[in-house]
Amino acid sequence: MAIKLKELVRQKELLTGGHRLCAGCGASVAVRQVLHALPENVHAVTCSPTGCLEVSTTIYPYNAWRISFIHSAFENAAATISGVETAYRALKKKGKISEDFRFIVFGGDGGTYDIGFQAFSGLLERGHRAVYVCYNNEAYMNTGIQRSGATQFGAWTTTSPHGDSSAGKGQNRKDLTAIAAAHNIPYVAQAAVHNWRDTITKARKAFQADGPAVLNILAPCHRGWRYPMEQTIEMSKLATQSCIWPLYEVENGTWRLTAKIKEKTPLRDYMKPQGRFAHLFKPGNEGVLDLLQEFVDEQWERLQQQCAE
Ligand SMILES: Cc1ncc(C[n+]2csc(CCOP(=O)(O)OP(=O)(O)O)c2C)c(N)n1
Ligand code: SF4
Repeated sequence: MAIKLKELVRQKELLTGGHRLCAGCGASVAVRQVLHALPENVHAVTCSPTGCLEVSTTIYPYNAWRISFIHSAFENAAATISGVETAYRALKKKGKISEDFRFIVFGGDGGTYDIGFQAFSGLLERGHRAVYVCYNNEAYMNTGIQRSGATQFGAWTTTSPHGDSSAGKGQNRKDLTAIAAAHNIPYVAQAAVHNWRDTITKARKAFQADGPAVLNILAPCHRGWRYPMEQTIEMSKLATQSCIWPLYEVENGTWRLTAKIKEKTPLRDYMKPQGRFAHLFKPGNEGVLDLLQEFVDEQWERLQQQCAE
C-alpha cells in the first residue's frame, strides 16, 4: 500500500511532543516514523533500555508515549520483550486474550551493539515475533558521548580522544545489520531518518513479519557528532550518499538495496561538517581518513555483490 504524506499527517503521533530529547535529535524522528507504520487496530507494547530516548521520554511523573511502555535495564530490553511476547502467546492460546498485539524494542547502539547484544541475539534466535529497532547515533550519548561498537573508525568521543598518541577511535564499527541477518530471521533492514518513506515501508514489513524483525536506523545526534542542530536530516542524507550508511533490506534471506546511489560522494563531504572528525582534517591525520574511505569502499562493494546475487 502506497504511503501518502496527506494520510500520515492525520495519524495520531504515538510519541507525543513535550519530551526532553534535544531539539533536532534524530532518535525521536526514527521512533515516530516506525510508529506511523503500526497496523490499525493493534495494541503495541514497547520496551526501551536506558539511553537518551528512554530517560528523556519518561521523566516521572510524565510520559510521552501513547503506547504501553516498559523501562528495562540497559542490558536486557530484548529479554524483557521476549518474556512479554511469550506471555501474550500463552494467554492467546488459552483464549484469555483476543486482541492483536505488536512488541517493539527501541534501543540505542550502546544498548544494542554492546551491552544488550546477548539479549538481542537471543530474541532473534528464539524466534519471538517482535520488532527490534536500534536508533543508531554511533555512541553512548546519554552518559556524555562514549565510543560504542557502532562508532566509526577515527571518530572523536570522550573514550576515543585524539591527541599525540591517538587519532580517534582505533577500530572499525561492527556490522550489526549483517550480524542480525546472519540469524536467518524473516526481516532485517538498514534505514536512515532522512528517507521517511523508506523507513516507514521497512517498518510496515517488520510489523508484518511472522517472526523477529530488525531495523537499524541511523539517527544522528548533533551533541555527539558536533554539527549545528538543524542539520540532522542533511547529515543522514550525506551518510547514505557517501555509502557509509547504505539503505538496504534482507527479506527472507534476499538482500536488496532500497535507495539507488547515482554517484557515491566522497566521505570527506560527509565528515567535514562534523566536529567529531575535525582532527582528521589536520596535517598528519590524512592517512586515517584514507583508511576509513577504504573500509567504506570495501563494505559498499561487498553489499552491492550481496544485493546482486
Ligand atoms: C549496565 C549499565 N551500564 C551503564 C549504564 C549507564 N548508562 C546509562 S545510559 C548509557 C548510554 C546509552 O547509550 P546508547 O544505548 O547508545 O543510547 P543513547 O544514550 O546514545 O541514546 C549508559 C552507559 C547503565 N545504565 N547500565
Ligand atoms: S544528546 Fe543526542 S541522542 Fe541525546 S537527546 Fe540530544 S541529540 Fe538526541
